[in-house]
Amino acid sequence: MAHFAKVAEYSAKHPKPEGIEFAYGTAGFRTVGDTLESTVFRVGLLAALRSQGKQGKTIGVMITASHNPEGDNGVKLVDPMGEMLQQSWEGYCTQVANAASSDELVAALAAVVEAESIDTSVTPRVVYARDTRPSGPLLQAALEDGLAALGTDAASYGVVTTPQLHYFVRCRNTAGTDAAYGEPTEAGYFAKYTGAFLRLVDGKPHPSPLHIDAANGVGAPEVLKLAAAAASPYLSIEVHNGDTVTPGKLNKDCGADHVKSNQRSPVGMALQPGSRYCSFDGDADRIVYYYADERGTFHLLDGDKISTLAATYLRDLVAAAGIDDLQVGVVQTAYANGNSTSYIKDTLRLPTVFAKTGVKHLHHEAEKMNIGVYFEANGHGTVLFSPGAVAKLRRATPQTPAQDDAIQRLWALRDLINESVGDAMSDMLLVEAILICKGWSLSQWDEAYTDLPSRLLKVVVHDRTIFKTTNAEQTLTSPLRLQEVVDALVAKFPRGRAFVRPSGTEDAVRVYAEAATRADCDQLAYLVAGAVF
Ligand code: 16G
Ligand code: ZN
Repeated sequence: MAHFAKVAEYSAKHPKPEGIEFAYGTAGFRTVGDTLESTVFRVGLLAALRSQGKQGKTIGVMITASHNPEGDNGVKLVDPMGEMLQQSWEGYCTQVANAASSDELVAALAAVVEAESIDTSVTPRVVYARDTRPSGPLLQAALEDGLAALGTDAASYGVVTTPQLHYFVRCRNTAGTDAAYGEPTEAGYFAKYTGAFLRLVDGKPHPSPLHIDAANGVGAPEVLKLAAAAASPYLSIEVHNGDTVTPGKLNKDCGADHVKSNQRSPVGMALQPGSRYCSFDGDADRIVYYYADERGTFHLLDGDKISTLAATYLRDLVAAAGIDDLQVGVVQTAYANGNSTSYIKDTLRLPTVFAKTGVKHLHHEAEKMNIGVYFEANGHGTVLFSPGAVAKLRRATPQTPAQDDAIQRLWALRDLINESVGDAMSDMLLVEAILICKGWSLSQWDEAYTDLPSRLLKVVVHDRTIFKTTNAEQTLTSPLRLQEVVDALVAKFPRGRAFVRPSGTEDAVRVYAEAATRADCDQLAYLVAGAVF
């Protein structure tokens, strides 16, 4: 095909390493950074085709491996509304990445064009960015070759956070429409989110500084720019672990994943009782909060706590606004702490559903709700306002000043939230705004419910593909009878719950357990892991 005339020439510069199979998984392609050059080049080709298949809408490409070690890297595609790549394309990505020769590569691309009836005369548009990883510049050059090979109208955003790139994509594709999302520039991003934040907190007492562990990643420079753009005592921050230059520091003993997994503070942060702390991950799409009590005990406020805080605040505002039939719902995964789920159902009396792990699954469930709050326990999440909810807000006619205030706050909240994807900076502003409005400390926020003790184990198995699940990954359907064994173990422990799922990002199986006491929970986790092994 004439359209692919330059592919072979460019592809020769980025040969596929032999003996490696690449797979587009939950978070795109992700593996050791040095092996990814051919894959990223090919993602450039795929991004161009995806854009042509969407009549020239802008597609995003992000080069990042998030919370993974510094030596890893990854790449993922962002669809026109800033959402994750449509699932049906994941298989194309895997096929194109694994083509063994340039002939096979061209054939794989031609197959995508054929299957999707793509008009290759359309000019493709792609924007891209990367995180701070040392392998980033080389991979970016490979991506640029892939884009050039198909004559793409391409633009780089340099080094920015993953959610910023999602935001830029959405802005570009909605510009000039009713759904215009904002200016597709860094300044536009900062202006949108800080503006909404300041509208919400106006007139309340100023908070004490927030200590941010930026995981020595791209979140460090970006959150400093955010605070500078706000230029307000309402956003007073101190950045720790902000070294994006020294090799080996990214995500090392710090960042949201480290804090959540180890349930302790990151390196370089000495917690003082009464102060507020949070951690971003390496590409700033996750956030968790934490504090130390008077005795110095560490307390984590994870994605479940952020979700319940946001859901409570939204529920109360909807009630105060006097808008009928506007339901707030919550989407969780099986990793959500059992006490958070009980709290949402029994105390908040809000509907809750479970989705499979991975942001795209939660996002799709949240789209079915009026106002859908979704968070993974690891701190990745956001809030979606459905078009119906927005229409109701628009039609709302306040009868009292209090109703008017609640409606204005709902609008400000909607602007404060990055609806395209979970975003550490936007979520941080959301939490801070709610805490300022309520006059709460982290320990007051933490009072809503107490987490059940939980334990997450990784079991390396010979073949994880034999592990198959249903019921939002809470029930195994294969290997045969393993679920019965798990059920029998769980039944022995008060408030016991456990599940086994194959990882979407690593060659391993994950075992999660919780129970009424720490000792029971650990015992249950190890018993289930033993049954898996
Ligand atoms: C990816 C997901 C994250 C999920 C994790 C689970 C996105 C953007 N990221 O990092 O949400 O929690 O995978 O990993 O969807 P696992 O399947 O290895 O347990
Ligand atoms: Zn991340």
